[in-house]
Amino acid sequence: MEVLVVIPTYNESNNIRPLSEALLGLELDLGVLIVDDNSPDGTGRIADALAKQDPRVHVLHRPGKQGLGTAYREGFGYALANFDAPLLAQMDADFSHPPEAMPAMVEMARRGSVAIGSRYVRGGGVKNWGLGRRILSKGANIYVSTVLGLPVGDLTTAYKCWPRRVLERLDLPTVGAQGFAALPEMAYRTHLLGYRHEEHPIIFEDRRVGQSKLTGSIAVEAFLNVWRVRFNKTFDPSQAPPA
Ligand SMILES: Nc1nc2c(ncn2[C@@H]2O[C@H](COP(=O)(O)OP(=O)(O)OP(=O)(O)O)[C@@H](O)[C@H]2O)c(=O)[nH]1
Ligand SMILES: [Mg+2]
Repeated sequence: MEVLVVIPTYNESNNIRPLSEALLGLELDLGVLIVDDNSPDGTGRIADALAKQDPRVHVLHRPGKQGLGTAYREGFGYALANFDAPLLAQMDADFSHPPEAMPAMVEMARRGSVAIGSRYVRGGGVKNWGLGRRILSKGANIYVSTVLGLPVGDLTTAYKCWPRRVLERLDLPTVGAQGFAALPEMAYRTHLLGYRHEEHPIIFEDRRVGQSKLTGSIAVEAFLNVWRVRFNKTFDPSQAPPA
């Protein structure tokens, strides 16, 4: 397997099967690792059924909802420990991240870059969002990239493809954020380690079905966490394993 795609799920029973099938249908040597937090709607059972049908599907069950950031931390940790795929990807389960973009992102990661499925690069964008949500998302990205001093258009996207070695050197267990604030945190560490981000344009579509899980406390964490990441030296790149 060349690329393992980590997909965190919470109540994605209508999305997880079609998404897995779309990914497995790509012309890539690809596997899927679903990280389910005991979704009340039975997503975990569907994931198990998929895994039974197709040996390329794997499932990590967690006992309850613990947040997107921790799902990535554990999912990538599990992937590094149990699979030897040279590339690891991540995406949302709700079809906001078009699976068709994956081959181009894989190509970037093959070149050693961290590939970003980006709304905020030429050719990218969002569909079906009102003005308020557009301003919030774009504003959040300007804020994060300014505080962190990172010249990347989309730092809050969860659609990425990583060379395995970058994740091995990031010290995942000390990534602090519980929610999506883990994404800029990991991007900042990537930058400190000297790796390049490359952005592939995507059109982000609002979730097809199901409920949003964005809560106020997760948004506040995202707002404050960038300062902790920038000034509280939780990660020392000179202590990272060699490249
Ligand atoms: N395992 C796990 N997955 C989660 C958790 N919270 C969200 N997810 C998943 O993470 C991905 C992103 O969450 P979304 O709810 O789509 O967040 P969003 O895109 O900001 O909001 P909407 O698309 O508007 O609902 C989806 O695949 C969710 O199912 C969690 O606590 N645990
Ligand atoms: Mg979503």
